[in-house]
Amino acid sequence: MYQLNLLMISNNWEENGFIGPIKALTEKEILPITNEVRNIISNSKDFLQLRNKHLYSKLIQELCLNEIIINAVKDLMGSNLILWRTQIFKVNKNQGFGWHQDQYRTLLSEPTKHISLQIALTKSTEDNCVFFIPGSHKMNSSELNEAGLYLEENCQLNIPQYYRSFKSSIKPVKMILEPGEFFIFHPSTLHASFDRRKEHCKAPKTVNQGSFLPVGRLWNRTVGVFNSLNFQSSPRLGVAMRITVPEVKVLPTAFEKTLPRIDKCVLLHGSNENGVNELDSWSVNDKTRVNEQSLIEVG
Ligand SMILES: O=C(O)CCC(=O)C(=O)O
Ligand SMILES: [Fe+2]
Repeated sequence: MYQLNLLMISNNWEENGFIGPIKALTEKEILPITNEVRNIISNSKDFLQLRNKHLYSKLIQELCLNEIIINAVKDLMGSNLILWRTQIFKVNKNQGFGWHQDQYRTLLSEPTKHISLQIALTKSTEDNCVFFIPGSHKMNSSELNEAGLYLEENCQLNIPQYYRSFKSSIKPVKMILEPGEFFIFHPSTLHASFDRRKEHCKAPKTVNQGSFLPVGRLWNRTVGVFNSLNFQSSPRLGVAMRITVPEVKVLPTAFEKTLPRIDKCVLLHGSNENGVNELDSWSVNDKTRVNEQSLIEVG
């Protein structure tokens, strides 16, 4: 049975704020799940429809309940675990996510009692992978600034987003995975799959804002031109799991985008002692019909 050893916990988790790659499934074992996910993607209209498919797909459930994954999370968070979200990621080269922390401040009563992980369904490569800033989970805002990392003032998402100044010399660590491998990370660890950089501007809310916007626009335009040239390699696919403990309330806002059916948390491991969340069953049968119906209604 797989267990994180103490060295891994102290070196990787405590020092760096992430652990991986860890092998959970062989390429042969992951293949039916990858095919299922490709099928889900082709029937989905947007990112939101790629959420919480563990509630509807037996294969994604089995992936989430994989013993190696559960044991690794148990070693870090204890044995009572709540899965409150899964997200399928389909990411093209040069189109990833900018720097952010998975601190769901508007979705969880205690955003730091949380763990994120992602299982690779396809190979991730040097030029299409998630990367981390080691030790960023322990840095306060002035230490982050010293490393050239600045909080984005007007975050569009409900998680803290950052940009990396051109002056920053910090070296992100690339997480290159084979299909069936996964990584786990602390909610305060800065990570990205697109190294978003711009000129640091001391007063981002004022008229000075104009001084860095053109750089961003230029970059977006360059990426746009690249993408339209159709030089894309095949996208990277992964399933992310968002896990907390029974005492943390997952707020209704976490599920408001899953209408018409309101998704709920499921018990991933152990007991729901002192639990504050209403739990869903793991049975897919009672949900499939509603889900199919909602897809039809959406379009
Ligand atoms: O896979 C990616 O590109 C982004 C992943 C991510 O941010 C996450 O799993 O929290
Ligand atoms: Fe993230």
